[in-house]
Order: sequence, then structure tokens, then C-alpha cells
Amino acid sequence: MQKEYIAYDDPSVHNGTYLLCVFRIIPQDGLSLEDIATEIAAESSTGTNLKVGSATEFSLNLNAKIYKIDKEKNLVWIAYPWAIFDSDGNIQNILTFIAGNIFGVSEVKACKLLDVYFPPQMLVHYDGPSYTFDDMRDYLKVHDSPILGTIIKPKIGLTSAEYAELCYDFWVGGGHFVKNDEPQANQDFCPYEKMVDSIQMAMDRAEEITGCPKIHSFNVSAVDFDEMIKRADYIIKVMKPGSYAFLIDGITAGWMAVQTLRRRYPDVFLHFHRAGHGAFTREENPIGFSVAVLTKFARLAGASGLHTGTAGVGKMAGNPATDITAASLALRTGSEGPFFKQVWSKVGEKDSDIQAIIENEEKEWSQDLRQLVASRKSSNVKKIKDDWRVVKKMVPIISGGLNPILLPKFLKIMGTIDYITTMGGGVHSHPMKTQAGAKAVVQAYEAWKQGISLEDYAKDHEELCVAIEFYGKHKAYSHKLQGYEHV
Ligand code: CAP
Ligand code: MG
Ligand code: MG
Ligand code: MG
Repeated sequence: MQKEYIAYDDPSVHNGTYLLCVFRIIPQDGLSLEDIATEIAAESSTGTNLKVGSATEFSLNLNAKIYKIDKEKNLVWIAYPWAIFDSDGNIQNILTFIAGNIFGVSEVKACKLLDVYFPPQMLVHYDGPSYTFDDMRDYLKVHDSPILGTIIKPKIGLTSAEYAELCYDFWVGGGHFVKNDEPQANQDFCPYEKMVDSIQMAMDRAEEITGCPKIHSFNVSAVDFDEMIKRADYIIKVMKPGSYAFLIDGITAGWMAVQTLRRRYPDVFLHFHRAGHGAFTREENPIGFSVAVLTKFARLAGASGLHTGTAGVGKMAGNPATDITAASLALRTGSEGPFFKQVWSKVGEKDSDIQAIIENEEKEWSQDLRQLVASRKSSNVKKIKDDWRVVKKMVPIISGGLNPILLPKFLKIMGTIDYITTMGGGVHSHPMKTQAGAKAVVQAYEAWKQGISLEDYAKDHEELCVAIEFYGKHKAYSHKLQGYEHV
């Protein structure tokens, strides 16, 4: 037992100089929770498995502090002096401490980082988002609906011409936003620069026909930073400002890639795809970190948008509570995590301006959604002017098995329209093809907005009618529609 890491009820952990964490820790059989908790605190801050004679008065002062423990629930609260973290806003360094070696300590049977709290004085050292969802809404001129998007499917295997044609079809069908799928990169059959050129031409044609701005999110994940930057710079050369986002596979490409993009391209929407997160976040995984933790670090790192899950409506594991909490942590100025209320303000919670912003958001979040939509009509949405006070919003990006007829149910569960929906299979499997799939999404939203059931609206909207027929019967979805009230 490394007692020097125990500091129960030490009030100093709340003085703003500590990052706070809650872990669920299960020791190997026969070992005590407290004993292993001190091993975890040591290994994730200054120590190792043995007390070293080389420790100094100063280094001991940087020890993590176990300030609370719940032996019933196997919960342990640990405070880290954030002075131990690398300077200049480095996220990967924090995770190397608090979500690093400790997952491998043999005396640990389970160790899950459930929540983190960043004090205001710490926030000022981290980037936070730059180009936000508000900027994207302004570019698209879409304020009174979610941004309706798709992922091009098949996941991989199309030529650049075939790929671009599907983008055109989706955009002409009324969709706003198309993304590369997470593994799309520079494959022989779809060379990167040719893909970009083809998408640019398809976007021009679609904007010409529809008169509406469109966006494409390009995956810039690559073998190294030089290649990533080369791809990003090519996109900038070819595409109009605002018409593109940079997608990064944040888990497999890593936090340095996320932060490199955020710092080199502050005027570009940074789209964090979380492929691989399930290995850490699934509720049944005893070792890893929660979706809430991933969401908080992605926002701190400066992602403009992060995938946060379909709240149990789509194909991925995850449940309403987890995914709605993640969406709230992404979007709002102050929101409850699983254990901590995080206020994304660089000044104290007591600051009256911040309180006013938080109250206004509370009101929005709890008011009737159609009223909210109506209030957005004149796009009189106030942007938070005092950016310097607030870590800007990060928008939830919703994908994973959604389709047009699940949209009303999803809207009801989420209680907000501030997200990007991306339906891949749910658009490109439409029996009348992609353009009809896009139309079905737009029609499903229109029906919901007017408070008309999908069936009634489908009476004179063929694409939606076919979608109800097809997805309603489709085995993958019928059970998802149970308890689905036609709102
Ligand atoms: C969805 C998707 C997304 C995952 C990501 C896919 O396609 O493009 O990458 O949903 O999950 O490849 O499966 P569909 P999450 O719309 O066809 O399901 O958003 O939960 O990170
Ligand atoms: Mg080591
Ligand atoms: Mg076509
Ligand atoms: Mg995908």
C-alpha cells in the first residue's frame, strides 16, 4: 500500500489546480481496493510499484491524491496536479498519465476511467474548438433543422467518378453534408487528388442545380503528418472555403494528429471520427474509459464535431443516457457528466455572463422542440460572442444504422436539432437509389417539423412511402420501431 497517495477529504483538490478523475477499479482477487487504488494513483502520476529513494520534496508534492473512495461501488476519486502535464495544451500527454500504463497493471482486474473534471484555470491552456457548428450552419444557411448528411457506401471500392456521382445524387436530393467513410484514403482505385477533384466538380453541379451550399468532409488521416498536411492543403487548393471539413480518425491516427489539424487549420471544421473507441468505451468493457471522457477530451483538443452515438436508435452499442450525456457535454457551456458538472468556461462558474448563457441553453434544451425549430427560422440564433470566456461548442455527429423513418424517433429522444445526422446504409440502400434516399430523409424531417405522421406525409411523397415500406419491414429495424409513436 503506497499510503502517500491517500488524501481523503483533502479540500485542496478543489482549489482549481487539480484535474479530477473518477475510476471504477476492481482489484485481482484477494487484494484490497484501497491498496490497488494507491498503485493506480502512483503509476498514473509520479510513482511506480516501489517507493524510490530518488523522490524529492518537490516531486512528492506532485503525487496524485486519492481524495474519495466508495468500497461498495468500487469507485475511486483521484486528483492530479495539472502542473504535471506537458505545457502548451497537450492532450495525449494527459491520457498517457490517466489512461496509460494503469490499464496494464497486473494487480488490476478492472480499471475504467468514468469521468474527468477540468477546472477553469486549466481550460485556458487548451485549444478548444475554433471553427464551430454555428459557422457550418451559417455557411449552409441551415438553422432550423439538423444538418442532414450521408456517408458514401460501399465503405470502400468505388472509383472517384462513382464516388462523386453519389455525392451529387445525395446533394441534389436535398442533403447538406457528405463524408468519406472512415477508411477512405488514397487507394489505387480511388486516388486521393482525383477523388477531391471529382467531388469538387460534383459539388459545383449540385450547387448549380439546387442553389444551395453543400459540404464534404474529407478524411485526411494518413501515414504521417507530412502526408496528412499534403492532403489537407490539396483540399484547400481545390475546394471553396467553408465547403469542406477535415475528418480525422482520432483514435487510430491519434491525438497529435487531431491537435496538429486544429492548430494548423483553425478555419476548418475538424471532424473527429472515433473508429476504435468501442475497445475502450463499451459499457461491458471493464478496462478503458467512458464515452463521456472521450467527448470531453475531444472538445478540449478542439474538435468541431465528434461522433457521439445514436442513443440506442441505430446499429451501434450505446444507450440513450450515455449518448445524450455525450451530446450535452459536446454542445453546452455547462453540463452534467456521469460524476462531475463540467462548465466549459475559462472563468469561474459564478461569472454572471456564463450563468446567463447556461440558463439560456437549459431553456432551449427543455423547451418544445418544434418551438425551438420555429425560433430558429429567422436564424436569429445568438452566437456566443465572448469566445475568450468559453470553450466553444463541439457538435454531435450521429451515425450508425440511422435511416429516414428513424429520424422522428431520434429527434424525440435527443430533444435538440443541433447535430449532424449521417446516414450511410439508411440512404444508399433505398430501393429508388441515393437521390431518393436523400429525399426520404428530407421528407421525414419535414413531416416531423409539421407534426404530420410519416404515413400521412408519405401519401404524396413517393420516396418516403417507399422508405417506410422498405425500412419498416427490414429485419434490422422493425424492433427499433417498437414503441415508436408517430409524433
Ligand atoms: C455508419 C458508419 C459510421 C459508424 C460510426 C459505419 O454507417 O459510417 O462510421 O456508425 O459509429 O461505417 O458504420 P451507416 P459512431 O450509416 O451505414 O451505419 O458514429 O457510433 O462512432
Ligand atoms: Mg513507465
Ligand atoms: Mg446519378
Ligand atoms: Mg463509417
